[in-house]
Amino acid sequence: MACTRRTKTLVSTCVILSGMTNIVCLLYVGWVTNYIANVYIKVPMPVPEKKLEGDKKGDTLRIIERLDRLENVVNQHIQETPLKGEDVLGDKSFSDSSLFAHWGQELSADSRRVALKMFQYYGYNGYLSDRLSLDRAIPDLRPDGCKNITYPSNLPQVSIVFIFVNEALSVILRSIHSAMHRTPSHLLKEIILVDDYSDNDELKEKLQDFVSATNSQRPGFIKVVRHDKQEGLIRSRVSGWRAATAPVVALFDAHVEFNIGWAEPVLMRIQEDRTRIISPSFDNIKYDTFEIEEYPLSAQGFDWELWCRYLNPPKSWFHQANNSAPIRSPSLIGCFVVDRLYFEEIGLLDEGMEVYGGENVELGVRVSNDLWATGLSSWLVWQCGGSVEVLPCARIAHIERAHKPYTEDLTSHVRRNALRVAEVWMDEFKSHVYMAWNIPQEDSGIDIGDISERKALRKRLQCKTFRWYLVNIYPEMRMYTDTIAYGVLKNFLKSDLCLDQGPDTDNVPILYLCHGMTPQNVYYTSTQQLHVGVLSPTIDDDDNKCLVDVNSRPRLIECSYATAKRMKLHWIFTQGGSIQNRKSKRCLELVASNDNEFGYQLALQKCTGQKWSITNTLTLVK
Ligand SMILES: *[C@@H]1O[C@H](CO)[C@@H](O)[C@H](O)[C@H]1NC(C)=O
Ligand SMILES: *[C@@H]1O[C@H](CO)[C@@H](O)[C@H](O)[C@H]1NC(C)=O
Ligand SMILES: [Mn+2]
Repeated sequence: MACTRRTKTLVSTCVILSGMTNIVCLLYVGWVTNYIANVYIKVPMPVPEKKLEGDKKGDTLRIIERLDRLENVVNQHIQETPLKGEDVLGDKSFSDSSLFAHWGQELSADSRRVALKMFQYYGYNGYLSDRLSLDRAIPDLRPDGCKNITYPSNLPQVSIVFIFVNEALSVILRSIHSAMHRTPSHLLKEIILVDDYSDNDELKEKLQDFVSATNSQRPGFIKVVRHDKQEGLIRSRVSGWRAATAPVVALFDAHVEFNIGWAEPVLMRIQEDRTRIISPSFDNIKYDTFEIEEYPLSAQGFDWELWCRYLNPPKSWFHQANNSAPIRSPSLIGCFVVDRLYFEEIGLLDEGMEVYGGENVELGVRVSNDLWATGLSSWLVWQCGGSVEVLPCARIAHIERAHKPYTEDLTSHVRRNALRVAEVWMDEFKSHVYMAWNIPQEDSGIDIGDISERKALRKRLQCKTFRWYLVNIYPEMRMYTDTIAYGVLKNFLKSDLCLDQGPDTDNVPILYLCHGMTPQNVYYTSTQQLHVGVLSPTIDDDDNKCLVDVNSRPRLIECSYATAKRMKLHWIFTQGGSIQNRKSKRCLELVASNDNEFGYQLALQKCTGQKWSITNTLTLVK
């Protein structure tokens, strides 16, 4: 699971651009730096007579702050990217790697070298993990109310499945140890390890030795399933599920530590109703120090690109004023517990989904263990009569790796899987997924494979519509049924330049070479608003940015704020025509500018008849 939390603007530009490689991002940010240095600092813009409300600092100060922040972000990305080929590390990258920010300063240079290599390979501090007890204690982070609940004595047994590729042995063993020690032994029927074709030697003999030693005491307790080629996350889970024999199956990553008392609440909820799919609450194991960090209680959901994310618990949960009560959740982010047979009935796993890349298994793709391809279609549970909840009393700590798997390769898999899900389950709202990814609905050129079986499943289970799901289960999700055009916005005068939100911390739109990624997303609505940048997923996220005429300058302002303040945010536009503000009558146009390296900049002026186009148009959903 690599899910976004609701930390707002601190999410860096590079991370927001989930499709952007580090290099592109670097160029982009580098260019922005340059641009600002040239345009804003050397040739300061005239100070507008009237500043926007809430804008207390000087422009220059804000720009410098912003540059600092972007620079940090870029540096971090460069350091955490695993190096290709042989080790070319100078001493500098030692001291700079975030691995050593809170850990390991006292190690010898040789140890640091080893630790850094392991860190780059695993995305967490494997060197430290090898030196920590497999049975270490972790803090009991359950809400107080949990400690006092009594559970039935006849709970069903569970099989715990761990899947992995090239995970550090000590991390896998700690997952197993904590499962064995923190699950009552009469409830834990077996542990199933699914090795999705690791090439790491450690995971062969040494792991087998551990399994044999354990099984000599408890015959058949640990089962190992080894794939002889890489099958991916989904099929690994299926392999684990097939090998399981207990009435309940828990599907987990192999880099977790179970907290005390996790199993009883989960098994009780499933015993009460076998159509409940349960996720524990996750805490974080810090990738560098392996300290446990408490995470706030959350539900689990997704954005319109269908990346997973943590959500605030629903209002109804807060109204109960009981923080040990189950949290109803729109979907799952990937690790969960389910009735073994119900899981099959509901066909939760779409084996047509792909997660790993081909032969070329880079770190980013190996980390895709962390991806939520299983969670990806988990709302079908709701649509088809089941339910999903997160339990505050069941807590599991999970390593969030330092390297997030935003490689191009991975993104294309996620996009393909998202489109499969959209086509099968989302009815008219599938348009939102295409919009968020900024690809045309017809002839997208993306092969999503055969979805007829999934469609048949939906029919067989007589599942409800996606609209029902949004209205009743995921009301926090924003709907965009009034969008009539989306894509990038280009002026006929210079068609290699696109409107771009620019750095995400200010409100000045810019022109930039077209790359078609998130900062250049444009959405034009039937209410004549022009949204620029990421399609805001839920009502708890920042609102979309609207293009606004502010004192004859183009600015990007949160749409709800601009609406409330009656700003000039309505634009008359038809494909291939001008973009004219309804109130000020000024047009968005390009003007030649020597200060700008592309020769043009944006302006609001008396209309001269310049023409614009947005890539895709939509017919309105009724
Ligand atoms: C439940 O917790 C309270 C304190 O919060 C304690 O006084 C009481 O003895 C506990 N009850 C049980 C059954 O453990
Ligand atoms: C709070 O929720 C827990 C778990 O569902 C339940 O056992 C407990 O009775 C609830 N407490 C109150 C005061 O309702
Ligand atoms: Mn994980």
